[in-house]
Amino acid sequence: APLIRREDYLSPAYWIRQVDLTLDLDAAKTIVASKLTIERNGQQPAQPLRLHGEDLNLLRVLVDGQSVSFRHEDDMLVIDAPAADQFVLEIRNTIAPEKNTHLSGLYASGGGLYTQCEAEGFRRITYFLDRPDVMAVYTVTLRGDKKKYPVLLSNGNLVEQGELDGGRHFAKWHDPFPKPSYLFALVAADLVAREQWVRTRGGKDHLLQIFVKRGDLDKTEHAMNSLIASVVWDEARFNLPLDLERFMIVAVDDFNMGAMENKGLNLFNTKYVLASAATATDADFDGIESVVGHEYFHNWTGNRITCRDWFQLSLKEGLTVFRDQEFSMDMAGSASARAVCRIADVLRLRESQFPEDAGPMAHPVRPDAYQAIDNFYTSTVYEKGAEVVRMMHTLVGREGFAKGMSLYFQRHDGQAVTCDDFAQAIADANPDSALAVNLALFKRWYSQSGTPHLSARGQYDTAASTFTLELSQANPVTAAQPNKLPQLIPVAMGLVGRHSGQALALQLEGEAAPSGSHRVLVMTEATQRFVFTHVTEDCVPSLLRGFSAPVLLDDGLTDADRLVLLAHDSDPFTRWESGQKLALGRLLTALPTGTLELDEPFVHAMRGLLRDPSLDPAFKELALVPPSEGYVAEQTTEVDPQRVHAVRESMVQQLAARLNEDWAWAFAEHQVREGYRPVAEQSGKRALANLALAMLVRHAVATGDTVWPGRAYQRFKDASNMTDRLGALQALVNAHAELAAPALERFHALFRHEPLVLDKWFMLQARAPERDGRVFAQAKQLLKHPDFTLGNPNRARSLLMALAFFNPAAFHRADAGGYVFWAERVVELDAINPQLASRFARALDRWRHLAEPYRSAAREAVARVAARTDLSSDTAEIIHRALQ
Ligand code: HT7
Ligand code: ZN
Repeated sequence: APLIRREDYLSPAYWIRQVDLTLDLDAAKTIVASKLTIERNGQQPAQPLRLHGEDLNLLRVLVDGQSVSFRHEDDMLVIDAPAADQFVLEIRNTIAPEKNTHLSGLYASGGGLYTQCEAEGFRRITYFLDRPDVMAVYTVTLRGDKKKYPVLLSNGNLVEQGELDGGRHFAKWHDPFPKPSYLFALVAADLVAREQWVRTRGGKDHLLQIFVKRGDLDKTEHAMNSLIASVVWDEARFNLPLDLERFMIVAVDDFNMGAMENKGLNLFNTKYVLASAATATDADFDGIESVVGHEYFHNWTGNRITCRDWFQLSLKEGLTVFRDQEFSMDMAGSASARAVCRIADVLRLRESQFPEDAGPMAHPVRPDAYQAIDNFYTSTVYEKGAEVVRMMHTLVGREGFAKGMSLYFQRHDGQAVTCDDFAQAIADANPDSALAVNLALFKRWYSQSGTPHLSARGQYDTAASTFTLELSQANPVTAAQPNKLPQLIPVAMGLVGRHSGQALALQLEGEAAPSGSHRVLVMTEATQRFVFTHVTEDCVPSLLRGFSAPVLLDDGLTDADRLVLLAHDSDPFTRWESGQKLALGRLLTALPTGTLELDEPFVHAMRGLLRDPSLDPAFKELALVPPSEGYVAEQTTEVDPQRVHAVRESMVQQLAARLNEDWAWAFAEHQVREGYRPVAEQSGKRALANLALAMLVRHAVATGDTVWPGRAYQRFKDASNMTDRLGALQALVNAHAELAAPALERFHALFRHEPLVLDKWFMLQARAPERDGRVFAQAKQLLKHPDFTLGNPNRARSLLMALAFFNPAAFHRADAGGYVFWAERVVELDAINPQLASRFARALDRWRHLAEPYRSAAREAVARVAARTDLSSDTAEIIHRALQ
């Protein structure tokens, strides 16, 4: 497929103003009748009408009621349109939903029919100008068998429904908001709904509905609560009310991503709807809140204002991730619970986006070119895009950002716009801000790929009572971008007294008075120096507080400095980061020899953290888990995954042994005695208790003691919620305890009718720490398990992605077995579901980063896949970029 470039954007030659669709729904053959009111776009030269269409069977084309000549050219339907400026085009075609395994367009899942149109799925339903800047008002009539499909849904309002002959019925929907085709949706299925009315501030009542399969209704309470909270939050924080009479969520088993924000009819992966204490973990509950919020917030940031073209994807995704992150933080409540959310978001960014930005798929937040747009729903567009919005928020302040958002809606409501339009609105609403003053410079975050390296060196001058901070940035060469310019980097910071542990007052040279003990330095050049005066004590700089910019920081601090920050910094993020850096330093030092002996100061600091009564248990849990193998690998130039694994395992094992009594204390101290509630206050305790249990079982297995494994097994059996049950099971499996096998068997027997829980069962085994190749062998076995299928994306992810992305030591084997497995699965999956296959294919896109013998073996596997002539365009793009 050809490369599509951002610079080639042209507005469409025609506008489609109205769409009237009638679908005779049937899994084997659905008939689609489409009537489009079309207008010529006077800004483009006269030309034939070219419509997208994929896997369609065309029956008829009429223009203003007359047959017309048409032809197929490069996957497009080309029609010689009439001279009239406006005309009505009628198209009739058929599709086969039950054969649609791509899960894009109209497809069958669990007896129902569902659509997924973003990014280019509408063209798999009927011929259309399937691009986001073509916005139309839709009227949709759905007809189908009443028994099979008692529920018939589409966007907007239900305007008519009734019976038809032959046991069929119909429903007619009208959506008054003009929308791009990617936001179209329909559902025809046998579902039931949880319903709730909400009143918005203007006094209007709105109906919220969550549709699920019969039997799942009792698992929708948390999703409904999250939806109500989202409605309230968006109105309170951004003055954005619900604009629809009815807002529907529908859960579907087979879904390529998390959820989809179709106007008024959001479709969700069941994983982000269904939860009960018995089947879902605290993390699942949090995930539901975040995804329900995310999709709901898209109603304004994405739907009311959409993207002009797909290069602008981060306009809606980066902004909406920022909004869902803020929502989760506001919902978490306390400052420390907010910090825990922030740390989790940063971990996600660093573990997936930083590697992406350093590999062959590196692209700017606003990409310049793509072959398959589905490959650009990336952590760069989503997570780094959210960081770009967060930096704007930091630069203009909370109030200023809210003003910027109002201006954005005032200017662009109802339009399809660009990332530039968004940044301009935020800057124009805050004309004196550092953002407005440096807007062009700031926008390099949209145009340059790669993670900037920020280096900081500080010097205290006792005689002059000054602290001089020198900051410099380096912007690395990345795929397709050889030349880089400096970027604007907001550095939130403070100074912590080395002896007092106090936050020192901050007064920069030339300033008349200090301005508090926390501020944001705005870096606009390659190198800059900041001199703080009236500094009465030697101090340690606390830099990049709250992770104020998505950069790699070399802070030049010593262990002693880090211990000061770990003990005293008022910023929880930097405090956590100090602990992580202490651990990381030790892991990196141990890598060349492969042996690690933990020193007493480190163990003492970790014990201090664990026992500190002022710290939140959730924070402790995050601080006591050493950096992941993936993150450690990122800090090295030639990765030996087995070495990284051995060294990190040794650190965990030593922490388990040397803090044994402390873990036992922590386990006993953090039991939740009251009934299960998915709230931060309880989940923090459960997280720390589970970590403690895992450490206790590990140490016990290593020393031949059977008490803690026995207790873990008992807890696994008796647990009253999934977080505790899975925690205990994981403790046994990860320690390779003898009781792991019976526990796994029991878990399977208990939950064999719960697909989302079975996913956990597969995932847990695929992610277990590798030992003597057992985990990899088990993963291969699981592929043949009767409950395994590549047809369901959640199930495929639970085994394949878990192994290849989250278990480097099991996947990267000296005998290349993991790579052979990868190549076979990529090809197999590609024939079924290209979107999923291309995501899985990315597990080896950074083969160049590996040490030998992994590197050559991985390259060979990639080359073997590249040699196939039948790859989808999605997978071909990933594979060929990997080899470039
Ligand atoms: N905007 C949605 C993206 C999405 C998607 C993209 C490609 C293929 C399938 C998809 N399903 C959903 C989800 C979101 O960001 O909210
Ligand atoms: Zn989104």
